[in-house]
Amino acid sequence: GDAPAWWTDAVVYQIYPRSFADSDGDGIGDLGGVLAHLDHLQDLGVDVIWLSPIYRSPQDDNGYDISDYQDIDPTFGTLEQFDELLAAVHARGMKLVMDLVVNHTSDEHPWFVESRSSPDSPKRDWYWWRKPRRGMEAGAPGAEPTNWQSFFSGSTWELDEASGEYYLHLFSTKQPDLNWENPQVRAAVYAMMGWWLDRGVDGFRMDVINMISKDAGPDGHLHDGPPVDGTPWGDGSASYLCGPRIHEFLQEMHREVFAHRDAELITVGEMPGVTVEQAQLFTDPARAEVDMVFQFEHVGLDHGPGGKFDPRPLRLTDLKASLGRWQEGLEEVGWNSLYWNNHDQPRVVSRFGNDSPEHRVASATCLATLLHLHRGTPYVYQGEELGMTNAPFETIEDFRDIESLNHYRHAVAAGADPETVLAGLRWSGRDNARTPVQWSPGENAGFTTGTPWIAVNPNHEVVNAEAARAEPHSVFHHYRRLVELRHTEPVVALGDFTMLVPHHEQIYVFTRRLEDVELLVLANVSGEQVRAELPDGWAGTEVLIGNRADAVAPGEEGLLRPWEARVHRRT
Ligand code: TEU
Repeated sequence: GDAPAWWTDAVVYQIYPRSFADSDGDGIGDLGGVLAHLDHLQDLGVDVIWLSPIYRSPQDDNGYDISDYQDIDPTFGTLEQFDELLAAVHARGMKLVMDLVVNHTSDEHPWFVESRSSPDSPKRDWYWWRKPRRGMEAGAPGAEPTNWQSFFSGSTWELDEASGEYYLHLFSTKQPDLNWENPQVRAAVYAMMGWWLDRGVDGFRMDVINMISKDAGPDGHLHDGPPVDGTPWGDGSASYLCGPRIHEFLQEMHREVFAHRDAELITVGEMPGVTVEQAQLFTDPARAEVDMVFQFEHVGLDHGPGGKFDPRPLRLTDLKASLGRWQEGLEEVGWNSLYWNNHDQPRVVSRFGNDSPEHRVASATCLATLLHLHRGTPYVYQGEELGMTNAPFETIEDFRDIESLNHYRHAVAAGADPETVLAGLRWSGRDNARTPVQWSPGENAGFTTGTPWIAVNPNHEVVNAEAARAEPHSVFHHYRRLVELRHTEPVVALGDFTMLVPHHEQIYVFTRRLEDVELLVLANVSGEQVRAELPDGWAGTEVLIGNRADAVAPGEEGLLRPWEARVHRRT
């Protein structure tokens, strides 16, 4: 067959610019801050940098609400600075991927301003405008065109008083959904993407791209969804997740934007709710849609019946069953992306590991070893390589994220106990991932000379890049070795995957094989010592990488220490 794609042995590093590094003292990270820390990324060895949105934006959802796709927000810098950054990244042999947020724009985008100006506007149809529910008065309770609940609480419909019509927003009221049914919308998006590729960017991470096709039937009618317990709203996801034209739109995008370019590009579609069967279609190279998708199954396993703010403990057997199924499902065609963290998820060491002083380093490196030894392209989220933890938020004033603030307001108004709601936010609120990167033990962790927009985690005195780089057994150096291993051992990138002992609740074991090279990955995902005999034929084999400096010769005792992870190799 064809040679494997370049990104099969690549590692991607995600930067959330607002929280990465501040170069001008305004307390908000910026492009100058990214430029100043490229050495750190080069030392880590990553191949690609994905930048969360830096476009002009009112920052209602920290840049995921864009008012100009072809300019840089002054908070982050200028287009000239962006070009400088792109050149610097390329000069170091790395690539730069942009966030593409085209399910919605900001309500301050000129397209929406024009669309809203009148029902007769030529851009009216660029968004989803609908009259009140039949027989109801605009603005009356329940008059929204459908019962859908927004991801950020409340209705997905906002009334425009002037016209008496509602517009659709799956996310905040300041993020109106674009109408992809309209070919002019699609052409405008493709032209914008081409403009960035011509500028030299190396691809896109596509925000909620499986939501762009809504199931609107021939008459344009949108349907109610099943009720969501404890709210007046319904779940509309059946009408907008992987809707009827999603494959057509992505194939068209590929044709119009990517097919005629021969540069080495990468596309990853963020797809909440995507199934492995759908992902086979999205990532089959023969269909020419996207290179890989971000799926959400494994980051939903610790959500209770009440959703993401209703935590329940993770069962390791569930995690293995889920990730194992994705490995199997995308083995013949397609490709996996691999991630524990991003700017929307709580920190993995606090979530699936143990962030106490005793176990933090071991559990962070254990989880990293597992993820990076799966087949797929790993994504490292800023600070993950330092073992950064969730934040000690106390009151609601400590939070900044619109999702958390809206959830608190709605839940408390509906009668929930404020302390219980806060406990949920502390557990899985997105701000856990958005506290400033901890560069040093000094003031504000070296993030800014000003006042940070969100509090720095006080544990920066211990958890920081300066300390991690100086300590050979740190989380940082372990990530560095994992990245290097993917570059040097072809079996890590391309070997097949076999899960062993799927029913064990503490150990995670699998093999990888490529021709005559075989790896055994063995990890104790718990804080207790466990018995773990090496499978037949593995005693005395070479240990490629391990996370415990104090590990005895492999297999000698048949024991794994708390959070111990090892990779054996044989030929
Ligand atoms: O997130 C999509 C998404 O569905 C969730 O992960 C989201 O973060 C939320 O927590 C659902 O409960 C993407 C971006 O990654 C996110 O930052 C944006 O807020 C969102 O889209 C809207 O653009």
